[in-house]
Order: sequence, then structure tokens, then C-alpha cells
Amino acid sequence: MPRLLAITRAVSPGIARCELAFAPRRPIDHQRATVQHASYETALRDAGCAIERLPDADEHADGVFVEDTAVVLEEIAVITRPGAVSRQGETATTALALARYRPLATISAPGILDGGDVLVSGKTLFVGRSGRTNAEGFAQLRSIVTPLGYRTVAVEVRHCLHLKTAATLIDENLILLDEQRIDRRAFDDHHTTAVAPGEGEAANAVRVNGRVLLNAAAAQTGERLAARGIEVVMVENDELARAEGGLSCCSLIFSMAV
Ligand code: CIR
Repeated sequence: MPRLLAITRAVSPGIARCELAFAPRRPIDHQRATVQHASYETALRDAGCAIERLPDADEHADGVFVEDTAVVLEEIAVITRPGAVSRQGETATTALALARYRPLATISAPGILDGGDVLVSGKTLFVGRSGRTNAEGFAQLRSIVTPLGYRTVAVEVRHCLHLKTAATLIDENLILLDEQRIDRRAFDDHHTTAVAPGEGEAANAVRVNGRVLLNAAAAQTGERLAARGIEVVMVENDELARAEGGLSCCSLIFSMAV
């Protein structure tokens, strides 16, 4: 099994000033978010990841959501240009860290693209066209990855922040989906399985070394996946959920052995 690295970043004390697109602004308990984030890192370690924390970036309220700052493939890491202006400064430290593991490419203005919009399944990239990823960002990503043999498929995202807010690859060719927010027909050659009713937050999960880390608030979905033979680990994330962040948002996971 290749050694996996998970890049993370501590929760900023300014997290309550985060960007929000769909969720109402509510208080966020920094201490509680930090404890839940530490449990998340432990779950990643238990699943076989080494953890590398980026330097603290307290000035970036959303800095914990490192997923949005890059798209890491086997051959290359694409440093994004986040769609929220307040987040664009987050990418510098991600680029420094990733340069040790991959050649880098970058998305540049007027393109915007958030990593949360890019769902990678083998040699296919499903790319959300959301409030954070525009046509130019999509076109730049496509021109970077097409020569590497990847197919890019644009997916309309209107009812949630990012594509992966409501869709996760949880097994080979199988996507866990909140059908209220993302149309399953977007995933042409893939199978899909829906989250349990009322458990939309479960659709943002993390697949790592054959396990699926799932939002602890989604017990029924957990049972459904376990019944399919999938190893499920429940992880609490309700505090960062107030910042519209799910489990996948808090890491960039990739193989070090390239
Ligand atoms: C934002 O609006 O950018 C943050 N408050 C949440 C980002 C969550 N990231 C993700 O879904 N990949």
C-alpha cells in the first residue's frame, strides 16, 4: 500500500469570520472545533496517513479548509485560485509544501477554482461549476490535466457550496450523493448511492485506504454503507460544519511514493 500523506492546517482563532455561501452565520466555538479537528487528524492517522500540518495562518479565517487550495494528482499538483477573494492568500503555503512532492501548475486570473469542486475518480475529474469555480478556472484545469490523460467533466452546482459538499467517491466507481443537491446523472459511468433522508451532511466524506470517514451525525447512512461491506469511521464535525466545511475540506490526501 503506498504511504499516504494528509496535509492539514490548524483551525484559525478567527474561524467565526469565515466565508459563508448557503449556511446562516452562527457562533463557532474555536476550542471545540480544534478538538474535533484533532480527532479528525487521529482518524486519518489510524487509517494510515502521515500528517503534515501547514504553518498556522490565523489571519485566514478559512485556512483550515486546505482542500480548496490545491488539486493533487499522481503526476502534478495544481495550485488553485480560490473563488472567495479572502481565501486567495491561503495558497502560498500550500504551494511551498506541495512543491516537495509534485511538480506544480497554477490556476491564474481571471480563473477561479476551489479544490472542493474537483472530484477525482481514476482518470476522470468531475469539476463543479459553482459560485467558486468559473468557466475560465475549469478551462485552465482542463488544459493542465488533459495532456496527462485525464478526462474533465463539468457538473452544474447550484444548491450547495461545492461539488464535493454533496458528493464523495467512496469506493471504486461508487459515489455517495445527496440527491437533493446534486443530480446523479452528472456521474455518467459511475454508480451512485444516496445518503439517508435528512442526512445531507453525510455526502461530504473522506475515502482513505479502503475506509470511509463519515460525519458522526449521519448514523443511518453509516449503517447503509456498513451493510454494503464498507468500513466506516464516524467523525464529529458539527462545529466546522457551521463554517460550511465538511470532512474532505480539512485535508489534501495523496500518495508520497511517486
Ligand atoms: C468557505 O466558504 O470557503 C468556507 N467557509 C468553507 C469551505 C469548505 N471547503 C470545502 O467544502 N472544500
